[in-house]
Amino acid sequence: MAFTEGFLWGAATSAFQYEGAATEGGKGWSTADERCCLNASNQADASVAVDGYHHWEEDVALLKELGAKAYRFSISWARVIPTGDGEVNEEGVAFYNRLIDALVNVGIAPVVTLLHFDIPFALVEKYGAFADRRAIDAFERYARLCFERFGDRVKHWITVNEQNVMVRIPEMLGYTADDPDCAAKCAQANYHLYLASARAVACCKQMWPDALIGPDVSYPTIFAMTCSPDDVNTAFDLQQMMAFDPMRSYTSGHISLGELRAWKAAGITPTMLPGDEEILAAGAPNFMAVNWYCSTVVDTAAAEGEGGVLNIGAAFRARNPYLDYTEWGWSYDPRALRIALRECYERFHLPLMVCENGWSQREELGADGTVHDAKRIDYIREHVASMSQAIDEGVDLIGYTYWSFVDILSSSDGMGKRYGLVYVDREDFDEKECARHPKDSFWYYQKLIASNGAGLERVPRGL
Ligand code: BGP
Repeated sequence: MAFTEGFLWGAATSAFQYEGAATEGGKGWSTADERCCLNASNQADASVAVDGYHHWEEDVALLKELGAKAYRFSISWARVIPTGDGEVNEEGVAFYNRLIDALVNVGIAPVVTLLHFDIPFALVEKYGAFADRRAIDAFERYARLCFERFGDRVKHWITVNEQNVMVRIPEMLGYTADDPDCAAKCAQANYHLYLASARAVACCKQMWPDALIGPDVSYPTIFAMTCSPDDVNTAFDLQQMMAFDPMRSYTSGHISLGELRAWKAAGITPTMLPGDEEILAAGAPNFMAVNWYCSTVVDTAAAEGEGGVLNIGAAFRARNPYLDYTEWGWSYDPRALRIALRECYERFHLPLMVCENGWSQREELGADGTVHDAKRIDYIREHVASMSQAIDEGVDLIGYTYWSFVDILSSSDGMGKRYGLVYVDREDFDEKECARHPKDSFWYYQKLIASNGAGLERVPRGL
């Protein structure tokens, strides 16, 4: 097997999906809290989530038992600076210091995300958050605070999680789709987030030259349903738009041509100032995180709307007849991860980390106090085999943090959609005690980590 000795095997969570304590410990409100409230009649909100704020010591003990080498989590900006740009909340800083110390003490590397869908809501109220350039300064100040307070122990930083998803969901940025300026605000926020990420990277490189820092891009692999030129060209365009255009904007010192073209086509002209390209160039990342779950197929014939215009949502909903799917329409396609890693590495030549990859299903705690999640074990085994092959083929892959460590609040489907290696005993509308119960996949992954990826029980078909 291809994995090096220092390979960062681990698992991941994010603050709003894990911590709860949404108004406890001096924490300010965030766009994620607000967005969860909008959906609170259908599913659990972020007020308790899976109560990580009160269970973190137990969770670190479980990570240790797992043998994890890394734990990816996010800092809640509004927990350390409740208004986004005002006073520092020392209680919030102390919470993360305790968590980081506990991890480092048991030999687990913290992989820390600065922004995972949870912008301080006070910045939305003050000036519309990232549609305004002042949010860049606020983010840089927050990032600098994190580097100052935690940078002696944190050597892997992610600036922004899935900006490419955030800018397509207005509520994540603090806007609403019925605002006539929504599209313009999202585009401007997108542009400013590139600058904010770059400023954080430049700051970290100057303070901690030994650290790795970069963005995390959501990267679905997109195939054409048929070899018709419509399907092939649309799949190509969507793949660029979803993954490679954002990656180019982060890494090349200028906004990608694809993103500029998309804004032009929508009649939107974000304000760009002289000197911005220097900021982007000075803030080029020295590694990149990718969140990769599945492949998608594009079927243009099935997705043509009125007047022959492509409905992108419908195009993505096409099903690949060769694959299994989750209840929520996410495919099971481990071999496509090898393709994704090759595509990404050969374009950008940056060390890569798979920071999210996981299988979701509805689950209940069995009478024997556990969950027999055989499909998740298959998913992990076959994706790890695919990563192994990519490494053998030359990809510089430095880590894998399975999504998610414990069950968390799914960002779209609450507690009904579970990803964890550890079952959390709560339901959408019954918080119970949030007790932790390792699933079969936890013990499987423990063996896999202990053997540094060599303990795969069988090599999947076709590899
Ligand atoms: C990514 C997010 C995660 C997580 C995951 C699964 O986009 O970074 O926060 O939620 O997707 O998505 P969902 O919870 O909607 O199934």
